[in-house]
Amino acid sequence: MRDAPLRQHGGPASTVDTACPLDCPDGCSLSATVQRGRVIAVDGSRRNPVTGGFICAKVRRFAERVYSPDRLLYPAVRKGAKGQGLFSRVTWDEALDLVARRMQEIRDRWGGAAILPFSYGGSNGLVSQDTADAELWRRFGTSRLARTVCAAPTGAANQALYGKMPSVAYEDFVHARLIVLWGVNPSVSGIHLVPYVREAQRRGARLVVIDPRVTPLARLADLHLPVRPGTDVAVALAVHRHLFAHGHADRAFLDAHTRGSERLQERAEPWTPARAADTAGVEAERIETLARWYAESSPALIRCGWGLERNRNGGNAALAVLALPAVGGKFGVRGGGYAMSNSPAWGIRQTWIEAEEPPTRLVNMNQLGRALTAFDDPPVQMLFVYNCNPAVTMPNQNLVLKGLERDDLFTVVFEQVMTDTALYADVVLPATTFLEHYDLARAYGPISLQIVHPVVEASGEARPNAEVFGELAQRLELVDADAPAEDTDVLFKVLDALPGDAGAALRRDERPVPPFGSTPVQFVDVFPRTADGRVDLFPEALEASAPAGLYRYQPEASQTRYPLALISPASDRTISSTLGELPRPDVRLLMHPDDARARGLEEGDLVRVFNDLGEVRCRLGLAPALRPGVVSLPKGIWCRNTANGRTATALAPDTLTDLGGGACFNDARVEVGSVAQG
Ligand SMILES: Nc1nc2c(c(=O)[nH]1)N[C@H]1C(S)=C(S)[C@@H](COP(=O)(O)OP(=O)(O)OC[C@H]3O[C@@H](n4cnc5c(=O)[nH]c(N)nc54)[C@H](O)[C@@H]3O)O[C@H]1N2
Ligand SMILES: Nc1nc2c(c(=O)[nH]1)N[C@H]1C(S)=C(S)[C@@H](COP(=O)(O)OP(=O)(O)OC[C@H]3O[C@@H](n4cnc5c(=O)[nH]c(N)nc54)[C@H](O)[C@@H]3O)O[C@H]1N2
Ligand code: SF4
Ligand SMILES: [Mo]
Repeated sequence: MRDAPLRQHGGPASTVDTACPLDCPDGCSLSATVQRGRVIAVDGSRRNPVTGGFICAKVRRFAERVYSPDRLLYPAVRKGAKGQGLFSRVTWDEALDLVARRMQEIRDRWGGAAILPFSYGGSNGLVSQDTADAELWRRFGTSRLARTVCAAPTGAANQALYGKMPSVAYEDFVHARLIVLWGVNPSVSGIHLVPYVREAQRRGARLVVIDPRVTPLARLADLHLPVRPGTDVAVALAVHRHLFAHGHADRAFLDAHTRGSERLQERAEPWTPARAADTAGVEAERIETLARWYAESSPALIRCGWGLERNRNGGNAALAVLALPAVGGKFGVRGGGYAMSNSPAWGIRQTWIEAEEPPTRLVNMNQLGRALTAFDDPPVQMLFVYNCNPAVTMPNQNLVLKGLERDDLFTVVFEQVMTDTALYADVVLPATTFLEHYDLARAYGPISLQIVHPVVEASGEARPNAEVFGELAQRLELVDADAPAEDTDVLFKVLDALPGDAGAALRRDERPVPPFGSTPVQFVDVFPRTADGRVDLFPEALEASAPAGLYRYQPEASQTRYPLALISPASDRTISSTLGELPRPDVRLLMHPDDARARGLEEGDLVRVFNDLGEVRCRLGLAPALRPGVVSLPKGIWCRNTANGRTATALAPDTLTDLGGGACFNDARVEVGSVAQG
C-alpha cells in the first residue's frame, strides 16, 4: 500500500491504492482519498495502464454507498410483515446463533436440501465468493445453486467450442482491421474498451455494431445491423454460409485444428442472406456487407457480448458467433479472433475449497420464484441470500416476491444496504464493501489480477463474507473452533492456490502476468483447452440438450397481444442493481417515436408496460435510437424507481436459454398503454 500525503481543507488526507472488483470487465486500479478515517473520493489510478487514470461515474460515487442512509450497520431481526422493512437490532452472536439453530432444525426435519444458499456476483472478487461460503454449504449439505443468470449460454458455447481458451484482451483491439461489436455496449458496460476501439478506427479499422439500438459506438460505426432481439444466430449462420459458399472457409485451418465443420456447414446452408434478413429484420445487403468484410479482413476481431445471449436462442447465437473466427481462419494474428469473458483465462482452480460438493439438489437461479413457491421434496425452508439482490435481478419478479412473502420461509440476507431483497429478510446481516475488506479483483476484459485493499474501517458492525461464513461454520461445528476466519486468511489461501507465480507477485505488490503473456494471440500463445486441443465446431454432447438442436433458430410464438420486445440493458447508473440506492433521474421506458405515435403516447406520459406476468408503471421517453418494435427499461433498477414498485424483471419470463440454462430477460414481450387511458 502506498500512502501519499495530500493537503485538503479540513485536515490532511491520504490516498490509498486499491482496485475495483465489481462485476465489470475492466478491473480498474483505484486511488481512494481518505480523510479522518472516511473515504472522501474514489478515482482511477495509473497503476493499471488500461485504467489510465479514469473510471466510471458510478464508482466515483461509491463513497456515497459506504455512508448511505440505506447502509446496513447492525445485524437485525424482522419485526414487521415481510417486505415492510421493520427490524430490531440484535448482536452478531444473537443473529448467528439464530441462523445456526434454524439451519439445524431445518436439516433435522426436512434435510439439508431445504436450505437454498443464493448468491451471484456481489463484489465479484475471488475472496468474497466461493471460499468460506462454499466450505460451509458443502459441509452442511445444502441445495446447490446453478449460477446461470449471466454468461451461462455464452460460457457454455465458449466451453464447448474452445474449452474457454483465453481471448483477445482490450489492449490488442488496436491491431484489428475489422472490429465487430456483437450484442455489447462498451460505452456503458466496459468503458475502458472504447479508447482502444477508437484508436483502431483511427488506424483505419472498420467497425460493425450488431445491436437493436443505435448505441454510441453504432453511431460511429461503418455498419450497423439493428437486429430484432433473439435473432443473431440467423445472422451469424448467414455469414458462415457466405464463408463456405465463396471459398473463404479456411480449409487448412479447419483440417488442422477443428472438427465438426461439415455439420456446421450443413446447418448454415439454409441461411441465405434473404432468409436471415427476414428473420432478423435487417436488410439483406447489410448482412452481405458484414459477410464480405469479415471474409476479406485480417486481423478481424469479434467482441461477443452478453446482450445476444439473454433469449431463447442465446446459446446457439453465441455458438455461431464464436465459431466464425475458426471457419474464417482469423486466428494466429495479433488483434484477430474473438474477445469475450477472460475470467477463465488464468485457469484458476478453486483448490482452496476443501470440501467436496455433495450430490444434493441443483437449483437453477433463474427459476427462484418456482423454487420458492412450487418445490416440494423438500420445499425450500431457508433462503440465505448474499452477493445478490434477487428481488430485482432475477426473472419473473412477481413470483420471486410471492416466494419471499411466504411466512414459513426463513430468509437471511447478508448485504451492504437495505435492498429490495433485504426488506423481506427474517435476519439481516451487515456486510462490508470493497473499500472495507480484502478481496482479489479479476478483470475479464483485459487480463489482470489485483489485490483489493481496505481503505477505511468497516462502517458500524459490518463484516466481510469470509469472517461471517467462517464463524457460522464454527458454530455449526463444521470446522475447528479456532480455524482462521479472517478475510486475510482467505486471501492468502487464494493467493497460494493461484497458478504459476501470480500469488507471489501479488504478495510483492506487483501485477502478475499469466504464463502466456498479458495479451495473448489466439493460436500462437494460447490454444483451445478442449480434450484433444481442437475446436469442436459441432459439440455433439450439446445437440440433444438444445431444444431445436445446434445452430438452429427457434422462432417466437406469434405475438398479437404483446407485440413489443422489451430489452433491459446495462445502464451507466448501476452495476446490475448495485448502487441503485443512489438518487437518479426518473427511470423511463424508452420507445421509438413511431411506436409511441401508433399508441397515442407522448414523451413524459405515465405509462403501463404489461404482459401476463406483470406490469411496470413509469414515464415514457421517446428514443429514435431504438429499433421500432423494441422498448427498453434499464437493468438493475430498484422497486422505488417506478410508480408501482416493479421493474423490468416483472415482465421477464423464467424460461431458459437453449444452452446453458441461462436467463431469457430479452424474451419479454409486452404492450404499452397510457395509465390515464386505463
Ligand atoms: N455500467 C454498467 N456496466 C456493467 C454492468 C452494469 O449493470 N452497468 N453490468 C456488468 C455485467 S453483470 C454484464 S453481464 C455486462 C453486460 O454488458 P453487455 O454485454 O454490454 O450487455 P447488455 O448491456 O445486457 O447488452 C448489450 C447490448 O446488447 C443489445 N441487445 C439486446 N438484445 C440483443 C440481441 O438479441 N442481439 C444483439 N445483437 N444485441 C442485443 C442491447 O441493446 C445492448 O446495447 O456489463 C457489465 N458492466
Ligand atoms: N431485467 C434484467 N435484469 C437482469 C439482467 C438483464 O439483462 N435484465 N441481467 C442480469 C445480470 S447480467 C446479472 S450479472 C445479474 C446480477 O444480479 P445480482 O447478482 O443480484 O447483482 P447485484 O444487483 O449487483 O447485487 C449484488 C448484491 O451483492 C451485494 N454485495 C456486494 N459485495 C458484497 C459482499 O462482499 N458481501 C455481501 N454479503 N454482499 C455483497 C451488493 O450490495 C448487491 O446488493 O442481474 C441480472 N438481472
Ligand atoms: S465498475 Fe468498471 S469502469 Fe467502473 S471502476 Fe469498476 S472496473 Fe472501472
Ligand atoms: Mo452479468
